[in-house]
Amino acid sequence: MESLILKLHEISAVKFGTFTLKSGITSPIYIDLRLIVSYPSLLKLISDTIISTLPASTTYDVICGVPYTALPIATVISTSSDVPMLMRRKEIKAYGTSKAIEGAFKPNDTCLIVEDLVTSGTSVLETAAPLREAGLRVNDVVVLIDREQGGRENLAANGIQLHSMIKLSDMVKVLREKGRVGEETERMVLKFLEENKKVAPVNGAPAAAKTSSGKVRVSFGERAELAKNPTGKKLFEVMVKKESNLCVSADVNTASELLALADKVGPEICMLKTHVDILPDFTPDFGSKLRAIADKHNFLIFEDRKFADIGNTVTMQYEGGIFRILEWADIVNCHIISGPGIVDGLKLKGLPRGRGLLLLAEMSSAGNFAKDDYTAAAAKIAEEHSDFVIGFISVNPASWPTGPTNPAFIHATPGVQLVKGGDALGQQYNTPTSVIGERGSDIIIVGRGIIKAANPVDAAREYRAQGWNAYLASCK
Ligand code: S5P
Repeated sequence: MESLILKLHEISAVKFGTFTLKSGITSPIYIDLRLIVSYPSLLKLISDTIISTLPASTTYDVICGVPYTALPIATVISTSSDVPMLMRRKEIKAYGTSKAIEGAFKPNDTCLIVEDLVTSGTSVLETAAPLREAGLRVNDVVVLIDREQGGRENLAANGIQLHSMIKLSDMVKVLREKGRVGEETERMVLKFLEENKKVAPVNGAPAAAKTSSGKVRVSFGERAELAKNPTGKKLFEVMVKKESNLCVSADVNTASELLALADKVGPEICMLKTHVDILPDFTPDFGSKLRAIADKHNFLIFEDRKFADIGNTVTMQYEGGIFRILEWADIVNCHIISGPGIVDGLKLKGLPRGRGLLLLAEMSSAGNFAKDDYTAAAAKIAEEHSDFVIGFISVNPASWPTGPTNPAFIHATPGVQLVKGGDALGQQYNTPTSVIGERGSDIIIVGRGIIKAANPVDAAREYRAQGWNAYLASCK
């Protein structure tokens, strides 16, 4: 170990000075392991010894290096120990197979993650998420250097055990003993480590508890009592009963697929969101079939119709046509672009049936115009119609110019995946923890993160756990 540390210092993979890390903090020590590709014998030594830090009980079928620095380490481990490797794409292509994970594996195979350096654990979590989404089990990560700044705890909170070969404090002590750095430098680095034991993950993981406004939220149970609309009240009650703030967006190709999906993910969700106008096999009995599944699993049905017309027109669109949305959807939503008359129109039909309405106060897509005064107008209209409006489609309610909304209103947020990112058509994703924990929303709306996963039920469980844990953390 000592000779490895000295060798890393010799090739300047360890530097002392003033450096800004990915997490934004300033550090007196910087480790750059990208250099090791230029020293094949060192790369081999690292790859051979890193695996020996794993307890004998650790089992795995495949390994995956965190891109990019750990890729050569993983490759050498793979070839010398004859364990197959997977690769995670950092950028998912919009064409071809659009796979996030390259390589062959079976569902439920266990994948060991290999990483060069861990600070908060963010990069490991960014690799674990698509592996898990693809149906792999991720329990362990092996890392060359642990900066000892919260990574171990953040990873453990996500069910991943960290095994490190070298701790940063030990590294500095060895360099000091061997006369490579002075006492003052050693003292500075150890002091820095002591003062920065907990670096929050960049994408916000369990460490972030309260909403960014610093406020602890009112519990869903208490808010059920405040809701004026029966559907709004029921939604809060279902969330508490099922311990789920997950809404699956069932954007599948056919009505039969949708009904099958609803039955499968039903136990995990508080709400199912539909776009009935995309279903080529829609039949008039669709609504009653979906309602039966919703009753069986106790979730609400939200038709994401995004009404946008004048009041008179939307009454007809809501009630009539082929889809007869009013008959079967507990909740619909509307834009407020046409003014408050749209709410009056929908309320005319919906309120007598006990239905609820969500206002699109913000949108998740890049370059949208629903912000500032528009968002504030949505909040005002909601207050004026709190008997029918149950809440908002929002993206970052903690940042609203109006301040926190009435706790009777619920916030549901689309654009959620396990990793921050986006698609090729402007959708923007934030993580469940960020949406619930930092942005102060209540419900995560997840489409492709679940429906395109190798196993949608497992994926739904993962999102449900992350969403609910973030809620619990922000109640404390
Ligand atoms: O601003 C919005 C509002 C909505 S309701 N952005 C959205 O993405 N949605 C809907 O949420 C969108 O129509 C889609 O059905 C879902 C997001 O799907 P995903 O596959 O990107 O998770």
